[in-house]
Amino acid sequence: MAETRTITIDPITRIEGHLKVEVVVEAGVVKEARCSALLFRGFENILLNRDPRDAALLVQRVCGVCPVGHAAASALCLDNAFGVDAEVPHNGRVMRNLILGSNYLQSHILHFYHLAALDFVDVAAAAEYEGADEALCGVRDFIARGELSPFVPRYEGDYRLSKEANQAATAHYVKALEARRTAHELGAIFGGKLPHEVGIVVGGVTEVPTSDKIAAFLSKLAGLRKFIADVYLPDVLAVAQAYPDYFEIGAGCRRWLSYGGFDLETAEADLLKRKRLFPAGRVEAELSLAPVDPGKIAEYVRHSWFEDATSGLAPGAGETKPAPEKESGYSWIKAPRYDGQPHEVGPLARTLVAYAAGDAAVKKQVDGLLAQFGAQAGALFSVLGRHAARALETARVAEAMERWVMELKPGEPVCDWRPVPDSGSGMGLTEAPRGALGHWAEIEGGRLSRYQLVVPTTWNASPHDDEGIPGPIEQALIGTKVKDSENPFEVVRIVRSFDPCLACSVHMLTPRGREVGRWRVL
Ligand code: NFE
Ligand code: MG
Repeated sequence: MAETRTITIDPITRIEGHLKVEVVVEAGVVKEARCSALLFRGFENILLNRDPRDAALLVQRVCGVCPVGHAAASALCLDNAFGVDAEVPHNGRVMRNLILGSNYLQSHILHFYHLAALDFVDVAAAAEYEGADEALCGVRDFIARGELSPFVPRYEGDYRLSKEANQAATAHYVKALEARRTAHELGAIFGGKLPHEVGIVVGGVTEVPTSDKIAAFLSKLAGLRKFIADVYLPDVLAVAQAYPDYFEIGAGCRRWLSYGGFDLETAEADLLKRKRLFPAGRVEAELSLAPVDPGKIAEYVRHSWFEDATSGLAPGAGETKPAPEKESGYSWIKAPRYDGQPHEVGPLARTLVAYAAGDAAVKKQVDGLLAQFGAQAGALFSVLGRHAARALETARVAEAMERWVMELKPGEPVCDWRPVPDSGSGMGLTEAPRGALGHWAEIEGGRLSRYQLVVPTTWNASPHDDEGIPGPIEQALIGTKVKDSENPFEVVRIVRSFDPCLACSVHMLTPRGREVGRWRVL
């Protein structure tokens, strides 16, 4: 009989938050996979009985990586509940996009350089670097002394880049920190501050555009566009050239969902019909576009630590009732399903939906990428497909931001202020950097009586549902060949390609412990 081993990676490092992944490997191939989120915060319960106008600030505390997505979703949701959804002024809409866009640039650069690239880059190679010190931004001496933290511990082996490419990518790790600082400064111009901005409110934005702010924005953005074009995109392509087999690994559930994001108008109150930079839609592997009906979304909890009686509820009627002792549970993440099926969300989903919708800019980028690698569209359903989609999207968002900032109209309104309604309900659907993000709220007596979030990583890292169907990351792991169970780098590369964020997905606190490298092979 073939040897069966269970590999437990707990926690998976270089992602946001605390995720345990357990895979059962039989004859070197993953047969079963379970993703477990291990901490609970109950953020949805924290919002109850609050003034709805505070929600955009409170929900940002879910996460320091994608707070603006939460502010944006919350504002859209409460615009809807306050009846101002089609009235947000032009300047308010544009500034919301600029603040969110800045967070996208920050988040995508963070994901590649500081989280995922280290799966492919051998930082130790920088010790032999013979060029100018500045290029390594002062880290060479540390590396030469063997001080490799925070680049270790890691799984060893399978580093394929040339010495020069490893050295360049290590230097870019430091440059990327500077780029992220610039992206935060960019978002703070109209958001007041970052990571948790204070500009986005129900009805619009509080900041006022001036020619000084527009000029500052353009100048910082130009630097970031240069970094994206000259550093980020080439580095992703270099990784793709060295690891082409990762175009064939980690496909997942082959169903993708996007709510659409970055409003190009507000006159249309239905967010799924609104003209947006990213279109809304669903696709499967043959890439034909299907519509999104939010009435088909439900969250299941058979394998999550929530009361079984709350399983199958639509998010607008959702409940958050923890049941930590539940035997069938193995995660604090619920299992959202669309029409009973798991869906992957994120940059790849948005790219495939836009491609299927005939978006000319996306088609040009994607066809160019496929031609460069002599690949078919199916190659996108992979670890490298996710990294490439994220990088290409970063360039498109930055380019759009340059246009948008020039559309601001100094002196014109930024917000349509409305009183808090006594009662009402709302739904806010948008795209955070990691994918489809939905907030649902109910107001009674002028206070929040229900608040539910279904976030990108809730979709991607969801556990099995009530029918036993595994979540997207779990499905991406099943069928993977693991060459060395002592160094299961295929597993972590697949998980990281989704850019999971556990703080978001269970709306919980980052663990206080400092432990970063424990793993067990059973
Ligand atoms: Ni905490 Fe988040 C994004 C949201 S993810 S990073 O992007 O919403 O699940
Ligand atoms: Mg939730």
